[in-house]
Amino acid sequence: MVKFRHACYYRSKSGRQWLDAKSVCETMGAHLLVVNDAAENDFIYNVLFGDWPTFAIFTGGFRLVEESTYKWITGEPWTFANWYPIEPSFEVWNTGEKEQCMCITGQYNWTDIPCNQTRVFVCEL
Ligand SMILES: [Ca+2]
Repeated sequence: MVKFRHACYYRSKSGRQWLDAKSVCETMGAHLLVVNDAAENDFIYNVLFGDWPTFAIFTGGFRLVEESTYKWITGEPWTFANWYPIEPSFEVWNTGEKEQCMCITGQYNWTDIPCNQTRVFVCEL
């Protein structure tokens, strides 16, 4: 657990699919990471994953398949974004598989990926 401002952050040791990651956080009484502003985004990069420059994690950002905007699982407004220039792309470029879950990466800022991929994740409380 790492504290930043008024929240605590848990970095999972192993990867899960997005729905499983969501459940793990809820079991802890927490929720998947919600990034509200640049300071919190910097904290994720510089502190929580300062030791892992190529990290790629699931967050609480998702979209419904019929929608083209991302939202946070907590219902908080989407006040900040750090998407990679071609993201969110909504589907895998060469297969058309839907991408509905947001991923924060050390090398490519924010991207979206299929929710059934496996990623380390962060719970926020
Ligand atoms: Ca994408």
